[in-house]
Amino acid sequence: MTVAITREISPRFAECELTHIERTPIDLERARIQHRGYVNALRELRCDVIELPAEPDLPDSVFVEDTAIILPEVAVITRPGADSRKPETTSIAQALAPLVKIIHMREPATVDGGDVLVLGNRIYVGLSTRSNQEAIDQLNEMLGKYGYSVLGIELHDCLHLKSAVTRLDDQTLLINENWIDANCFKNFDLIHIDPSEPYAANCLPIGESILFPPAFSKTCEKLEKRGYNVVTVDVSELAKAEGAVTCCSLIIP
Ligand code: CIR
Repeated sequence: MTVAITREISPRFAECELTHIERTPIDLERARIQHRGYVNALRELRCDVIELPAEPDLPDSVFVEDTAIILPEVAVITRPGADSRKPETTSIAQALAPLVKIIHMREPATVDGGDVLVLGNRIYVGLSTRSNQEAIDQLNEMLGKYGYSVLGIELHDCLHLKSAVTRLDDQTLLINENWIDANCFKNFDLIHIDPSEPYAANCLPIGESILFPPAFSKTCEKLEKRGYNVVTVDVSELAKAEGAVTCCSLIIP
């Protein structure tokens, strides 16, 4: 069974970090309702969800994806790039410890899990404002013995690598090529987002289904036409904090 770790939204959510979007008022209650919908969708897709309590003083802590890189062999606890987010990893390491072998990134490396795309034994790390070359070097050092190679990849105009490209299945990626060079993924079948929906490249595959925001209806239609079973989950209030579907969970296959 797939285990998913999530965390309730902090009461200070509205003080979140923002990099590429303007701050607009966040309705905390609405965000919480949407987050509950997300957790329910994971449960309906037969995930065993471990819900961590809110971190009252860590505004972005609902975005648990950024705190760890989970592989079948080991979980790497990250050092998130934003200082306000570094303390988020402590409770995540505690939650993961009974489930998987854990290793930790060390200073001066910084990496957000949202920048990490695992495709087989190749791990792509977005060279964003959050993740640095030291992280790539450390990951190569730590994960080489498990057969992984870790590569940095340029991106622009978006927060994380997984804002621009995510995995639909072993052969297929969903991509916004305005934010990343599609030639980096020549060996994959690429599905391009609808250009009117720039934030649509972030999807979360769970089993045979794809969790995806209903706001991106044109891209959603493309996915359905390609035969994907799309389960929609509204995260529009979380998007005001620059979050999307992958960032609200850590998935342990
Ligand atoms: C941040 O800027 O760190 C948060 N406001 C949003 C993080 C979203 N995380 C993700 O997509 N993996």
